[in-house]
Amino acid sequence: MEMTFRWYGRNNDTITLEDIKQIPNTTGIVWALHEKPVGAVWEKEEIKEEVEYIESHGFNAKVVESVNVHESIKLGNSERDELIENYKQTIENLAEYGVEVICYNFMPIFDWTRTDMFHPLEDGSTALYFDYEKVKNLDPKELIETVSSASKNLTMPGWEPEKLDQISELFEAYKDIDEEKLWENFAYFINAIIPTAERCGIKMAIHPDDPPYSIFNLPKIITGADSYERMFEINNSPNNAITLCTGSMGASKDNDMAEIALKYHEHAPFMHIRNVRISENGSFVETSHFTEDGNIDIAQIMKHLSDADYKGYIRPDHGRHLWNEECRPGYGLYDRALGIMYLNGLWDAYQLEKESGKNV
Ligand code: DNO
Repeated sequence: MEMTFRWYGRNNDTITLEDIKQIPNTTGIVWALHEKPVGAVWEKEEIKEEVEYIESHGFNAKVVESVNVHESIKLGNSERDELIENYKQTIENLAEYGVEVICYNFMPIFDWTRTDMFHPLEDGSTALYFDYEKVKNLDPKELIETVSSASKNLTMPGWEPEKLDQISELFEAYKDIDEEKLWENFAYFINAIIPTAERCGIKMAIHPDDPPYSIFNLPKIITGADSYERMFEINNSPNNAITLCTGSMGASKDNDMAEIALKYHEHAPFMHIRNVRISENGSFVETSHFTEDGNIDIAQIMKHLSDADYKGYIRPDHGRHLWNEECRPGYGLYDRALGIMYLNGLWDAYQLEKESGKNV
């Protein structure tokens, strides 16, 4: 495995590459051109500048997260062909600068959704929280009003602030899109871009829906093992790949993430590994990466990956907010660094166990 760290760039992150350099065994930066409007081509010059900056700090820049997919592609609107051409051009441009994996998602309107960014945990830290009851009972009109009146500074990963202005229209447009229709639009997109990805040697790694079930009456399609079967049926190219995210897909108790990691790691050039604690009513909170702190068997997942000599990229995922750190919600330095050391430790122990042929 190759350990990586997600970084939001010089203008959008409180963390510097010098900080990340001090985390042991972290060789890659997961990056994106966060200021690009969704749908626009990522130009070579812009890519070159960012890749060179990352590489000048001794990191590789082989994983991009995300090149977001325009809503018109997900909705199957008439502009989709033009937007798909732009997407293909971005794939080609990224390949020219050595990118190997592009993480993206196909979630309608919202990327990951939480109800509280700073939920207090028993240990005194705060973490991202999803209150299932609250979401279930939220009237879409109330949601639209809340989102529309939110500050323009609402910059969440994967959330394009310009969507604030279009939120009512977007909800209106999705009224005609059920799961089947979304699968159809996904198939259209995938079949159009995969030949380019194959030619350029880029793995298109789809991120699961988060949470992995429908909320606000919006359709969700990448929700569990069945979804993977269906997406490989649609296009069985090795370039049609997945970002295996244990915390996102694992937020549903129906998904056994250790089993899913065992079964699908070969399709996953990139993984997000983190833990989550799920309550009886379906609400969940993001905990430390430590196995016993949540419902995801992180130790077993790392064991499967070690047994398989997993060669892909891994990153710790969201962390708690510790020691008064001020950072992007879920994307602080400290807890993600702790997460990395836990994953490194598990990996080393299992590798040693294999080499010595006995249990450690
Ligand atoms: C959350 C992330 C997601 C992810 C996108 C991929 O922190 O894992 O926002 O980047 O869904 O497109």
